[in-house]
Amino acid sequence: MIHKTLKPFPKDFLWGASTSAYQVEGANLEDGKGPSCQDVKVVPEGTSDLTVCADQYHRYKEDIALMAEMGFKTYRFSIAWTRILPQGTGEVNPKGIEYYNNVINECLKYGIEPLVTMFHFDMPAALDERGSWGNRDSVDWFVNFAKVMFENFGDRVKYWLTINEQNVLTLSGPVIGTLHLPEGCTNELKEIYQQNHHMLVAQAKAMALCHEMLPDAKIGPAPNISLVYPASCKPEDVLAAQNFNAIRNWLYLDMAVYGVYNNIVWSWLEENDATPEFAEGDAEALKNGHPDFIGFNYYNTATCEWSDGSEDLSGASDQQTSKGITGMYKGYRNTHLPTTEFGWEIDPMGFRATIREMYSRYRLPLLVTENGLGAYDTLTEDGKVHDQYRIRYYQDHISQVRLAISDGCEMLGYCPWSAVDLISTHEGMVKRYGFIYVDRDEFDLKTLDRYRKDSFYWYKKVIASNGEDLSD
Ligand code: BGP
Repeated sequence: MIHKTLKPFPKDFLWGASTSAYQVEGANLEDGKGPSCQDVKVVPEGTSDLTVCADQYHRYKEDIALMAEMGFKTYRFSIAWTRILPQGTGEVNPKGIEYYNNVINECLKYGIEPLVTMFHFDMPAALDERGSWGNRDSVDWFVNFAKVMFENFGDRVKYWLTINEQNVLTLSGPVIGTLHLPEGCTNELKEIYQQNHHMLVAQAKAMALCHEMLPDAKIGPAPNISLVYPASCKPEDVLAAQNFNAIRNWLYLDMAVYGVYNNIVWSWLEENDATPEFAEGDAEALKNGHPDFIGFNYYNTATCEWSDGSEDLSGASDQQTSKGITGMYKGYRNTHLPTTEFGWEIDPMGFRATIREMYSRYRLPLLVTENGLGAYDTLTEDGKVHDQYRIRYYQDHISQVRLAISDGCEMLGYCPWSAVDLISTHEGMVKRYGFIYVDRDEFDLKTLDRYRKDSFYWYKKVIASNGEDLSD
């Protein structure tokens, strides 16, 4: 639709940005924090470990002051499970509670709404040893952690996100460093979707508990959603795109919103003898979840074509460049899209298409919890970072959010990745995303001082004009 007039961003639109604890905080074993799976994993060769990161644990005041200077209305951060419960269950660590109280209060001091992710890729190592999400008890572990958070922070935190990118954990666990397969596992698919089922139940129970304990709070999931295009208008390719959309996107949202398994995914699991086991009460718990909004991360779309079942697509696990699943879909390189320096496709229009599709399927307010450009940034001698490429990326993407709003989609806010430079999931410190530059290299920690990038000043202007002024 080509609009004659564009609707404005809502007046209380939540402009902000995101981070996650294990990528930004550092101090990974300080003040009683226990190790998470991220602290014990072998990091990819040539990339930094996660002991110091951007050192936000010691510099949160400075970071939040800079966010306030940009005019943030919200800051999305995650709470490290092992800072609160070092062993995942059992004793609460008072220092961990104190730290997040400080962060929350610091945000509120500036009128910044804390937007808390409850789980961002950092399963306590002690629980990892007990089988992680593969253990049925993981549902109770997570609900207990949720309860501790609601009790301690619920008087001030009004917006909660359950599990960051559960779909990426399921589809690309090895890339994130989180996949846990028991020894002797003979049906990997069944095991993975059993873990996924536990996460879905845990999420539903946490949402219900939130509503019970904090009637004024809002809670939602935060999957990575991006529309899958068919490679052509061949009906076979359209069916393939429906398959991949179901596996990549709708499984997670159909369950979060309607409490049912997506039928295409369920049939596929049935055929592979991989349907998850339901424990008593699961079906009911899944029905009782009810998110208030949908948080979602968007980086790029995917494209695929028909797989006739004869190809060997095994070993495909990276959802960004997915090779496909035999008999379901085959990955296809979309030649209409440019890529980032790290090979990720860039598709602003796909952002609008994704928002439209999601809104028409679920009719819940949408909150962008990630979107952004990973790039090599350079600090000049006079302390500047000229990241025009990032400004361009945001201009293109925020314009599409505005168009989606004009299409009638209800949007709550926009929190790109990331507020501050931090360590990437698997490509180290050199892949920077922040509005705020952190002076450190992959292995040389340097001063860890903060510098405002050009995009910092630009975003400040965008927020001040409530998205009206996107010019350079
Ligand atoms: C998302 C994760 C983030 C973040 C981001 C960028 O998948 O939720 O934790 O890291 O992607 O990805 P990467 O760091 O791999 O560039």
